[in-house]
Amino acid sequence: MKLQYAVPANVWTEALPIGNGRLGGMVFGGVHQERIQFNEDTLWSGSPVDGNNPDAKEALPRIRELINDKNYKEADKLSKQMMGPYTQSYLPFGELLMTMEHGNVFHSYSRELDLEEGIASVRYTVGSIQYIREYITSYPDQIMAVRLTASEPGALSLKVRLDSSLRYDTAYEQDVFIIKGFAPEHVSPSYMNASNPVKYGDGELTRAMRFDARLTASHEGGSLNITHSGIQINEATSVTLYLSAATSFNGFDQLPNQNGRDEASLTFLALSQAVTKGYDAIRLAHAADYKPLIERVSLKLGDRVSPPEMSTDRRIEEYGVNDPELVELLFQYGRYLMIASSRPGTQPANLQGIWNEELRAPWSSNYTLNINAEMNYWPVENCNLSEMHIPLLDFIGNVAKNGKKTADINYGAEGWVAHHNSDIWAQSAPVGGFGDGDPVWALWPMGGIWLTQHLWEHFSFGRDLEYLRTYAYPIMKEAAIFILDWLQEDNDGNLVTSPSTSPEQKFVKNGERFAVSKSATMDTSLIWELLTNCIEASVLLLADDSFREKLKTVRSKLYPMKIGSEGQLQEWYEDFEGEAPDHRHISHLVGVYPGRQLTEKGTPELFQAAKRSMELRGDGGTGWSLGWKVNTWARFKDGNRAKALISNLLSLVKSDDPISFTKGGVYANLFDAHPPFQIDGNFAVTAGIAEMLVQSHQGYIELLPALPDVWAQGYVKGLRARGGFQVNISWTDGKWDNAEIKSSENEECVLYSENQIAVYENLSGAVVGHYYNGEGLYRFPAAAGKTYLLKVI
Ligand code: FUC
Repeated sequence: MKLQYAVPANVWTEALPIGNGRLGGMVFGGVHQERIQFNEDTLWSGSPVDGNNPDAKEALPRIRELINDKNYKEADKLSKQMMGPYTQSYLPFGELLMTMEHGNVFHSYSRELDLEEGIASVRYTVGSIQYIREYITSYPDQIMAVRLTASEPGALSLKVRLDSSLRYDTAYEQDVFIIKGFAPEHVSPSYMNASNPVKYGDGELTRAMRFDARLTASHEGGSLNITHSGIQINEATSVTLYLSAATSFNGFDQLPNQNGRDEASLTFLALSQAVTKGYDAIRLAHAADYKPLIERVSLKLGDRVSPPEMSTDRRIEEYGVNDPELVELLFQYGRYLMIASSRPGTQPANLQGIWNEELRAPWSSNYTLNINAEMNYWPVENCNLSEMHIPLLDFIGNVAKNGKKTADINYGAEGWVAHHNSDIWAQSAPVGGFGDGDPVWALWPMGGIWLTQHLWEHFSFGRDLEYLRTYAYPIMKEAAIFILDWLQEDNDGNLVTSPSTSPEQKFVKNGERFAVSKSATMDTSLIWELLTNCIEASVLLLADDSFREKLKTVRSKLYPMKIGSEGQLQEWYEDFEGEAPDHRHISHLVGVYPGRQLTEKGTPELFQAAKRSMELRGDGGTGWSLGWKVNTWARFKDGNRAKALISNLLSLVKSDDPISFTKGGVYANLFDAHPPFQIDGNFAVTAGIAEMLVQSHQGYIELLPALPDVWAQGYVKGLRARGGFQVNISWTDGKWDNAEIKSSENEECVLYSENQIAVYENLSGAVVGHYYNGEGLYRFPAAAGKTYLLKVI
């Protein structure tokens, strides 16, 4: 489980990511000049802002009338009146720069990222001296540490310093080199032409946050000297660099300068504790923290077919999906990136996780709620990293607080609402620069609805009723209350959403393209999911009987899904033609994945129509779009097709390839390429590979639902299924022969199998049953903590 290269990284998308959920680094591995570009997940531009727009309320009834009159042109125009400000931007923190004084003539170079250890390393030889560097970012110690050793005493002389593309000052205190400053008050999105896109505030009076990063070095042998320009180490035998970084961010609703945290004492403390603890102890604590997480799941799809020494980028280019071990690596890389970018107490992973070097990152590296932020969290539950979901679940609570005001001010509605984009300030209002944007993306009041699916899924896998009662359900319920206000009755008595868009595709009518109409299929589907989840939650919690009945009635009156002229699942209220038949968003298919509204047995005709839609959309797309399609084909139980999509994703994109909306892949460092880099595709493909092996969204567990022919033999251990189950499967000739299911609850286990099976308790041989119901459904009472062995008989 290694990414490996024989040369240093030239560009950012060749560098290797390390991270502890909060602090992240991109390791270039340069020999003479080393650069670690680093980030801290709270460093954003801006401050709490009220982006709500009272004009929206005034425009709303008129827009609805225009849509009823099919005057889409005017409806689009007037929709601009409903927009609010753009979100703020996730910022790069700085660079740790090292200049080695051993010249630049080297041999025997290697650079790798070891996913088993969570450590990046570089090895090379200058003359006869071997140099080794290790890089870790530790969660328990909240520190980045770089360990440098040389095979001969006194061979390490180097200069280290910090730099940043933000405005900053340097300082030093004893052996600690410091950079500090204020973040910009505003950064305009990169897709906007702005004359002054990065705006700083008025010095100490700024509303923006403060930042502080500290670097120090411990050395064995030699000497150390520090000045304003950096730290100089001479003739040491080994050196450890420690980097700590923090901001004054103190919550989404607090002014980060006036009412901020004391970032300087945070960095001071983390640094001094790290120095006292020392590298070996930090490395051990890192291993004790990291390894059990990555080891929860193991996957074997086949033997490596590429040469063992081949660099990862060439392996992608020459073998791609045909090297089963490369697919395993891609799968575990998604899990690695999740552990490295989302930990309890941190911010949720944004469009780039936590890794960003640009002041104006693509799409502000924000939280894009019409697919990307949700997609980031698709693998957490089934791939056994449930606690990494917590940053997103916490964030949803913050957005819900802001979203209550937006619902009221913008729409005069109860409950809470969120739209297409959000940021660290938990923006809930629509973006679009008060009329500058396009309603096809800005005007999408379904962001909150989609987010609530995560609250439910976290419960559904883990079955923590207390969490459901005290945290998840109240937020889900408030989102449903918004929907009750938002839905309108059409002439046939159906409940519709209006205005409504299918992100981010326009429909074509009489040769013209329009954004808003009513009841795009995605709206209905997301609402169906929310109402269903609320109904099921309220049953389990023995709460809200009359509210539940109301939700059931509303659900039954939702505008029905329709099959269009090409046999496809209709994307809009009418059978409009879309502007791009191969559009990257497959929004209308959310009921297939990640939802559960459309299933083979429950809604066979619509399910087939959804499949037809997938055929019409084709197998191309941006990185994240390919990732979504892997999951969707897995739900259609077409393993070969899902594998074809993984193949398209595992195609090498060059660092300087321009932005594309139709063809994605991966970079040399296996980062997902939209292009540009966007981490969602990594997370989606990891979720998708798991979805090919275990599914549980239909009320039962299904093993190997979408196994491609070529992965005929293999095993997976540690995937999770809804209901509190953990699953191990081994298979030969494309069929599972035995499996283990571990239960964390005292609940019934329902399993689907085409073959007759027997279930043994605790691996001991006692048969608990094979309650075959004729349709392939087996049921047995599972007990918490017990493992059951399943065998085909
Ligand atoms: C949505 C997508 C784009 C991109 C952006 C961050 O707007 O349509 O492809 O992923 O989010």
